[in-house]
Amino acid sequence: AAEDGLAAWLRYAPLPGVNHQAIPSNIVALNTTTSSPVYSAGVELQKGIQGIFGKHIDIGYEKGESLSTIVVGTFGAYSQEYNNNFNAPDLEEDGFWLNTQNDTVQILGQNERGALYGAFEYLSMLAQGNFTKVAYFSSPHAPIRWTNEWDNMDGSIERGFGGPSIFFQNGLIVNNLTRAAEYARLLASVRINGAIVNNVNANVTLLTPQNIAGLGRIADVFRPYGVQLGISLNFASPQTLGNLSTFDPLDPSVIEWWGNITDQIYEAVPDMAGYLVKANSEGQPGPLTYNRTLAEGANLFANALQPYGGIVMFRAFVYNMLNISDWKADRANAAVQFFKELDGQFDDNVVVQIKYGPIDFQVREPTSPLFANLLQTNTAIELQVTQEYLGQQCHLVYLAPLWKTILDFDLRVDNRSSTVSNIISGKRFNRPLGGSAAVVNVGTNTTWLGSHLAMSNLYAYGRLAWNPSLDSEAILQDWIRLTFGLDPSILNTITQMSMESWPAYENYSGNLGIQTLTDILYTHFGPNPQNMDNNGYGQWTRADHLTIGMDRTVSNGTGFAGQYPPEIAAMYEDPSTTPDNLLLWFHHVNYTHLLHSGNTVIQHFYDAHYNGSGVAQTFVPLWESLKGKIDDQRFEDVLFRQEYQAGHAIVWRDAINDFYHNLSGIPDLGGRVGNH
Ligand code: GCW
Repeated sequence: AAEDGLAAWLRYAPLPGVNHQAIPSNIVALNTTTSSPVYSAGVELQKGIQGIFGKHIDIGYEKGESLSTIVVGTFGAYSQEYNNNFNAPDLEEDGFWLNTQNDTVQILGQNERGALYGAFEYLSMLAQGNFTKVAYFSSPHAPIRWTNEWDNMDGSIERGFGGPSIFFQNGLIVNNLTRAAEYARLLASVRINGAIVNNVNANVTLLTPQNIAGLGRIADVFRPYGVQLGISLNFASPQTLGNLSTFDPLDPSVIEWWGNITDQIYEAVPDMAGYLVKANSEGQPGPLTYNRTLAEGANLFANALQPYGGIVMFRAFVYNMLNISDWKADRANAAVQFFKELDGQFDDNVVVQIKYGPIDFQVREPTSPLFANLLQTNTAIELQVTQEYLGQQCHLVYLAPLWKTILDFDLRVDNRSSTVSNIISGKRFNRPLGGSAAVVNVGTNTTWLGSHLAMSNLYAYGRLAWNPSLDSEAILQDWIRLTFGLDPSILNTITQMSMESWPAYENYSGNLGIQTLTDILYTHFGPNPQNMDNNGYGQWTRADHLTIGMDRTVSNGTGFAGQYPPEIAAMYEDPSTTPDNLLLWFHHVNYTHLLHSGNTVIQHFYDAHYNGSGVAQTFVPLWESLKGKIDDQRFEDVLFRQEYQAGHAIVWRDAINDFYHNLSGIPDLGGRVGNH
């Protein structure tokens, strides 16, 4: 039902046949301020236990007589109230302690947000029927765990597939922020602590006094969940909104203008997280207009935010349009070219936000080499929950396994272990800040993202941001149990579908590192291999009748492979050591080139497209096997999507196979292509 969609993984559905004797009979929440995450934790525990066990328990706000209690609060408040000097020396900010071993369940946070996270952890265990006695500390891997929403002021959402904005309408902040509050609750439950609410292609009208007041209202509904609000800025605002003659970041009037605006925002939002800036990218204004560096542009905001403890997330997604007639031209080179020389010039509260791959959220990309080129700069990874190039929520694609290929990737900086996850946490290069951001783009749709199954990606994003060493399948299964219940056939079926979904999508949309062969000029949806070349965006395949792939070697190509540290560069420089799944990313080869698998490139194309689309066909009967085990509305919604995907996967298969069959003239050994 619609409520199930909205509640997502926080349904607190009844656990049949469970005796709730062991559940404590009251809650002590050590803060009475309704905007406190500790207060929210109390309410959430009460609601969850009511839902799961049908048991009403009261909330008190100070130590009581009963030992059968769940006590939730900060370590500081607990020590005071219980006269007990228990503290947690090693907990990071937002971390918590959960102890269910005694009659009194302790949920203690390093801060108030941590206490709320601990409460959600406990409820997640109970909702999954897990009554193990536990006692442990949990700390985040990195301090920045944010979402980016690409919501426009008119209420539309760039690359959003879940309906219009929950924040904006007609140029203003919406009056009713119920959905914004519900969203913050979902985010908090997976320990996301910040959300940028407007599009990186930012509209200056966000900064009018009326809208700044509106931002204050959004922050008010976020605050009880420990989610800090942040905003995207338009670099030219001092000129377009402020009527100054310039937006030069070193001009005193511009500096003053941003200082004033920042003061005004902090008056409305005293705990604002910070700013996100897309500058000199895809037509957006930026410091380069005035021959100032990107670092000077970023530091302009860093200075304004510094007194308030705010952070500037400065996007590395900067590139110029390119001409394909230049063999050495390569969009993938751009980020390192723009940013490497600026290493060490960014202020300490600037974080360079880097898309996971060097191009743009493709189905398979090598890890962005920029992570290995900024040793004196804070960095964060940018992921996409919204499936821009990956089927736009009409295709099931569980993304955690893709993200893990990047987070776990060892860049071998200075020939030493240098995983992306340890770089973005700040650990590898001893940086004070870092973390992750994911473009989410939820909308007013009662499924949030437009598809029930797509919510596994939002859930997994939060879990991995907290702990990137978690297993993708284990995360998925927590989500399945919380979203659809404990029936093992549901668990097995959705696990199978989800775990097979990314490989399947890669197989029928863009294999061997050729990128997602989707329409690049307009929709980013559906097959369109013919416009992958000759576009100015530099998302190229360089396919002709004999050969395919981008030569990114140092020896003969664009030199991109050389942006990696030596061990990785050497691996990618040579086709014999490049993994098959990235062959065409790094090398320009004949269609008859033999892969490690023993297949030729072209035969791999044909086979992969049949295999991948074949897997998508199986999702329909797999899902149908759950009829009657899932409420009708969610069952039918998902069935509709799976039938669509099954059909569209065949469109993909035939479009791609026919295209390369026509181009190469090489027959399919299986006799399928061209004969359907
Ligand atoms: O992936 C591309 C998208 C744009 C987006 C841009 C970016 C918000 O097609 O819609 O703009 O990247 O990340 O800035």
